[in-house]
Amino acid sequence: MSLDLFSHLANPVERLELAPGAVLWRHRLEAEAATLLAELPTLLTQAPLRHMQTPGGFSMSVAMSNCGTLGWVTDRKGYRYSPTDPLDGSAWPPMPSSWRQAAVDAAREAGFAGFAPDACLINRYAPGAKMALHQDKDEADLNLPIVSFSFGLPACFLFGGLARGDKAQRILLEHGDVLVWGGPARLRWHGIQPIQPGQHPLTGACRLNLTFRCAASRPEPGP
Ligand code: MD6
Ligand code: FE
Repeated sequence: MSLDLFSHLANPVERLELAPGAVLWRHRLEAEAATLLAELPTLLTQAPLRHMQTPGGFSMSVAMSNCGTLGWVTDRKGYRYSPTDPLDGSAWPPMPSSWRQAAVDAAREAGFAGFAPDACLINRYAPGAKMALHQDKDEADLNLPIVSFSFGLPACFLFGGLARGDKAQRILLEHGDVLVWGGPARLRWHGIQPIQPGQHPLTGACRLNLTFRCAASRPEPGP
C-alpha cells in the first residue's frame, strides 16, 4: 500500500521566465485563492458579468466585469477604458485591497516595482469560451506591466511574438497561476484557446481570470 502523506499540501510554487519581461509563477495563489475569490460575489452584484459586443458587432464568449477606478469596455464604438459601468452609469466597485496587494507584490518580484493598478478586468470563461489573439494596447503607458491571475479550470494560453503571425508558445495556465508581463514583452500577441469542460472545487464549471492594469497615464514626478 502506498500512503500519500503529502496530498493535503499545496503544489510547490515554481517561477518560470517565459521571455524577457514575462514571468509565470505556477501555483503562486493556490493557498490564498479561496480568500481572494470570496470578494467576487459582492463585486459581481454591483457590476454583473456581461457579454460585451466587439466593434465588429460580435458578442464575446467571455463574460466580463471590472473593478477599480477604470474598467475595460467594448461596444460598437470601440475598445476603451471607462470610469463608469455602461450598464447603469455607476462607478465600478473598488478594487479589493487583497487583490491589489497580491498584484503589486507579483509585479515587484517580476522587476516592476511601483506598479499601481487602477483597473482590474474580471473574465469568466464557461467551457467553450475563448479569447482570440490580441494585443493589450488600450492603456495609456504601454511600458507598464499587466498582472494576470488564473483560477478554476485550466486554460491553454497562446503566447505569441510582437508580430501577429509569430509562432506562439502554448502555456498551460492553472488554478493559482500568476503571469506578469511588461517591458519588452508588453505588446506580444496572445489568446486563450477554448476552455474544456470540467469542474473545479472553488469555481465550479468555469475559469476566472483577473488582469490588473495601470490604464490611466500618470504625471511625471515633479523636480
Ligand atoms: C486570460 N489574458 O488569461 C486572458 N492580457 O484569460 C489576457 O488577455 C492577458 O493574461 C494581457 C496580459 C496578461 C493577460
Ligand atoms: Fe490580453
